[in-house]
Amino acid sequence: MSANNPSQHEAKQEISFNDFKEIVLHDYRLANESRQVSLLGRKEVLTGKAKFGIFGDGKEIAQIAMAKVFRNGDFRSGYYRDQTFMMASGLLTVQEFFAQLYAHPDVNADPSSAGRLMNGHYATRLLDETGNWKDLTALKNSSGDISPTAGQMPRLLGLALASKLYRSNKSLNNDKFKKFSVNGNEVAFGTIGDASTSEGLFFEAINAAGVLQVPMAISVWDDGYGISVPKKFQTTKQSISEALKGFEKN
Ligand SMILES: Cc1ncc(C[n+]2csc(CCOP(=O)(O)OP(=O)(O)O)c2C)c(N)n1
Repeated sequence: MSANNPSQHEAKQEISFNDFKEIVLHDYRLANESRQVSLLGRKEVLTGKAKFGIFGDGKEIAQIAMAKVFRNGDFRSGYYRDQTFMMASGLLTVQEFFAQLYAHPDVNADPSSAGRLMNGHYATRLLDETGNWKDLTALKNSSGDISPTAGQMPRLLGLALASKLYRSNKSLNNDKFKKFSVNGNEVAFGTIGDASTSEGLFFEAINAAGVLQVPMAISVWDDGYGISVPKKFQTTKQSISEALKGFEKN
């Protein structure tokens, strides 16, 4: 395990006490930094220095945990609460976070979109400076967030389905596609807020994933509210986990 990058450790690898301590401290520092980013960013919005802002406070630990199993070649299709996941995956710095908050128009300052996307909308760059595909199998990847809630779900399904097709269709395992997949081993990671699970796109994607049996991991950041509406007004059984139990694999 590399001490500089503790999140890269393999689950089954023996970890010494000192390495373990370093991982815990690293994660605590990251969670704390991300929380401070949220608090400071909100102040910037409320005092009129940034036009709008959406932040990921309260979701830090779950996102650090998720980042530990997010590997090179995998894809994220998520939403605006994912700053800690992006940071833990090495895809976002504090400086870049604030650059996007102020809609910095330079792509070097805001690699997600050079100020074009809404705040808190993340993305990684799939093309190099010359317009050619990067080797996505060697990178952690994020598709670009879009603003309609649950709009990330069909794309999440598509990314997962792509892995299944790469697995089952051996004719795709050739030089032409080698920058996109290694035998379809890539997993599509999705995130969504609990209120957004009321959208039709969510249920369509979850149902299709169950039918297609694709490599898709979805986290619902279930904080009980969609803006000001509590989940008793929008989620069956007031729990998306309870409501989805019927989708479990036999
Ligand atoms: C289709 C659509 N409807 C409404 C909105 C406005 N909107 C933005 S965030 C949000 C609430 C989302 O709540 P939730 O999914 O629980 O996510 P949270 O922000 O609480 O993590 C709404 C209604 C939108 N962006 N898209």
